[in-house]
Amino acid sequence: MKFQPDRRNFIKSGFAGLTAAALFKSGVSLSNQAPFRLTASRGQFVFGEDQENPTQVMYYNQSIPGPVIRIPRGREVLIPFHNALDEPTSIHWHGIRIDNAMDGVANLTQPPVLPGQDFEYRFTPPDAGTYWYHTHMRSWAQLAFGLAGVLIVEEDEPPPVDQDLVFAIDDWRLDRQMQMDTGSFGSMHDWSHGGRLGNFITVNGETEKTYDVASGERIRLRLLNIANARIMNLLFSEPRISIVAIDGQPVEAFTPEAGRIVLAPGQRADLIIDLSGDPGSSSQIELVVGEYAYEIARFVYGPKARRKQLLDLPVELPQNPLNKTALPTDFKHVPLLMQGGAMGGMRSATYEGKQMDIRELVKIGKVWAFNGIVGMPSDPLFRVKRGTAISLDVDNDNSWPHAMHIHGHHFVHDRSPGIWRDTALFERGEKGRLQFIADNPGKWLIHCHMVEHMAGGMLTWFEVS
Ligand SMILES: [Cu+2]
Repeated sequence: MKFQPDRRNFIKSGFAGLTAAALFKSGVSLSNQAPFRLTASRGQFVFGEDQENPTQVMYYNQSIPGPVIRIPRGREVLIPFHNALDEPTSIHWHGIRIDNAMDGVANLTQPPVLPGQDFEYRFTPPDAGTYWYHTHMRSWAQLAFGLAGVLIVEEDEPPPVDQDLVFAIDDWRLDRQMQMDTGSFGSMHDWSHGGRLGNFITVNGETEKTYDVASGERIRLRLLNIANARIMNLLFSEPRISIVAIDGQPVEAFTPEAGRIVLAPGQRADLIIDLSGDPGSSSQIELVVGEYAYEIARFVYGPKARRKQLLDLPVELPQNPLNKTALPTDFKHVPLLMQGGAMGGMRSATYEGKQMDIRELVKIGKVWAFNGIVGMPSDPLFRVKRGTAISLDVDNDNSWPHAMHIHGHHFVHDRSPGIWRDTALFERGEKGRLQFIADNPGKWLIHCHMVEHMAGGMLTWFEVS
């Protein structure tokens, strides 16, 4: 496969490749009590068709992305983890309202898992839905290298569908030899702008992913953005789409306007699609980048229809315990000013207790701040009693979008009442309130999920006693 170092061509040539011999599996079910083991290691993966240039990656169970893990709601699961990497790591179970000790944030909720060592993850997911797991150490490198996978918590009674499909979208920056562009790790340009944006898009580790479908089928499609920093602007040509869950949590079903769905890094959406195309036809899912649209996947209709008429059943998912939470009207307000980055106007900030000017901060790669503090503060942003209603009053006072992620809790963004999320996109200059009940004891991270921004200082924490 030939590559041009120009981003647009790069993405196109990626799509020109045939589907990879992907190791992506349809899912490992943990419905019995048997533990499912995860191992992180370095290895090789063939993107596209270029068998001669396998890419050096880091992966879980030698799969890009890691295996889809399906677990039952409300039952304890045991996932023993082995670190076969040559560097420390940890696993975060993104979006799960989990026991703090299992949240997988190295140096906050657990010590890093050292090379050759093991850690036993054991937790009981309270809510069904689409989640994911990923490294929470040196994410700007380890996530870029491939350490991410999909975690599905099954409903007690899932809605009937003909197919339950996963669609984990990732963004890689590869060089001409199909190797990870490691020279740009730590690039201050990336860190101070939009983060590490790639030149090669995959769905479940494949380029030009195709799904075999039949006319009249109802499918569930679980969309995940597992990229380091790219906001995925998706365009579906299928007309009969309902969004039924966001960030794992059921929502009142709605149809996306003009087939457009935007997912910030870390965000998910569950769709129910009634496939209304003719037998033998196809429809596509495109990624919109600026004024261009690139096909990233396609539904290919078989010659026979599954049914003549589309199903006329409602598409709502069963409610999670979280959906029954009523937010009060009285909150403890916590301001969160997001500052820094290129063209951000931040002149100085505090780092490790020292006031530093922006030139010094740039030199050490710390260019993003919450409330004037760069990097992980020794004191929490707030410390509250369990059950306190929090309103995080976010002011994105810089020139870049950010994907705010709160660990261990879901929140309601005041812009979209009734929708519980764990990651919220703030456009440049946008203000908004993230409201939730701090009801999960422990120390929890708040950070931008554009992981270069987190590495550049955009993180803090809170404590629930
Ligand atoms: Cu950010």
